[in-house]
Amino acid sequence: MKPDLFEAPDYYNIDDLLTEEHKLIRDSARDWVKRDVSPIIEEYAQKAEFPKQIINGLAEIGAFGPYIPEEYGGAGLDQISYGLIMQEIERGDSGVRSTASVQSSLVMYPIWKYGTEEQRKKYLPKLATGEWMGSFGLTEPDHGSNPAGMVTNFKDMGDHYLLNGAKLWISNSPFCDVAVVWAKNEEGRIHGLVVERGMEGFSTPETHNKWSLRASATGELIFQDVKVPKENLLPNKSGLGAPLGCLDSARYGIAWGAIGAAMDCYDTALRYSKERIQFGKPIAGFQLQQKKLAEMITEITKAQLLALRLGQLKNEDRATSAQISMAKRNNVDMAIKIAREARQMLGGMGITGEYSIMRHMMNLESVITYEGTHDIHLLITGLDITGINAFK
Ligand code: TGC
Ligand code: FAD
Repeated sequence: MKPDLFEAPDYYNIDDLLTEEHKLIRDSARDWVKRDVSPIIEEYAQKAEFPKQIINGLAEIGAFGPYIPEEYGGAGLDQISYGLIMQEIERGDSGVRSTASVQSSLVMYPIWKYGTEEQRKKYLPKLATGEWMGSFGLTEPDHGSNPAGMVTNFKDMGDHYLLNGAKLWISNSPFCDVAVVWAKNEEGRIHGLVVERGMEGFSTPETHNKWSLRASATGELIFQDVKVPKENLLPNKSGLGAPLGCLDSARYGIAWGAIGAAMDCYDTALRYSKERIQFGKPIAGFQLQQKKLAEMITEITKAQLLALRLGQLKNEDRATSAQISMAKRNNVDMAIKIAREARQMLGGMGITGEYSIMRHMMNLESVITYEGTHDIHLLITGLDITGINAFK
């Protein structure tokens, strides 16, 4: 793969709206990605393997629990810092950002928000250092966009719960030490349970043959009469709103992450088009190529402003779920379109692993599907502005 010469576009001087701390955090994540992710990621994506050696680095840049309080091992940062870290990681690879999103927003967040003090102390510090890795089980083979229909269930056996069911499409599942699993009790109420590797009847087979997110490990969570200790139930929130609350946090991170992937594609296409000579001049000199580049930087700039404003609202605890849906949907769509255009600008070279664009493009097919599909987020906006539910 080509050396990582990335220079971040900032067409509207958005850096001026960041604090010195934000820039420091962002730059240290950027440096780490250049040093430890870019040189190896193409090889791992090609062989469809998660590069476990980067776990320590992810923990060091604060990617595991950026906004979790320091007393539990988190970095105690604000929401804009969290977003900037996700942006930088996804600039390297969406699959690596996935690992960080799941660990922070889908595993640490529910334990922090819905767990007991004992659960926080037991799990959060180890998750923050990456000593333990987590996964999040909501989706099932027959219930993706409609998680309320889940059939995974647990029964109260007196001194423990008995868990049965299966989750599909679970990021980090093949190597997770703990899984936050959403299941229904005997009354049909959804609860979160922390399931630990080694519990009898719990298995995590890997899903192979993905053309997308190849550097992220995806798999199943299978529960066959798993005895879960009662102290592993997250007691402080139940119902579908509990997992959806975690998704709000992860979707917010994705809205920033997608900007990273788009910036990398734009920067690569801009550099290439100034160097690549056809018909006696750089292809950047042709109007059709300039149109592509000009539209890319316009869309990136709009997405940057959307994410930053959403971050401010989140910092003030004022961001609504529907606002988060809009940003996730818009920014991922923006990134996937830029990846497709940028790939064309590189001609034949664009389909090779010499450049990151095709990998981003394929990764973004997962990003536009998980955490709520493109269409589901549109329907969330539709419901919010009309008050009419068009899901069912
Ligand atoms: P609905 O009746 O609308 O709501 C049920 C309850 O939940 C509340 N709620 C939310 N709470 C917090 N945050 C949100 N975003 C919320 N949305 C709804 C709601 O107020 C209600 O509360 P209550 O107290 O009244 O019971 O639920 P519904 O069954 O009609 O479904 C709505 C819908 C379709 C929007 C929702 O199910 C949905 O978002 N579906 C998409 C599923 C999804 O996003 N799955 C993601 C799985 S995890 C994943 O993909 C990880 S990828 C990770 C990676 O690798 O990065
Ligand atoms: P479906 O729900 O079957 O949707 C199929 C199509 O129908 C979509 O286009 C959808 O938009 C459309 N559709 C569905 N309902 C409606 C409607 N009411 N109106 C209009 N159109 C509709 N899940 C987890 O729980 N944890 C994870 O860690 C995780 N990681 C993932 C990693 C990867 C790589 C992938 C690909 C997925 C992951 N997921 C995870 C699952 C992901 O959240 C689901 O794939 C997603 O929510 C969509 O569900 P589905 O695939 O079952 O599609």
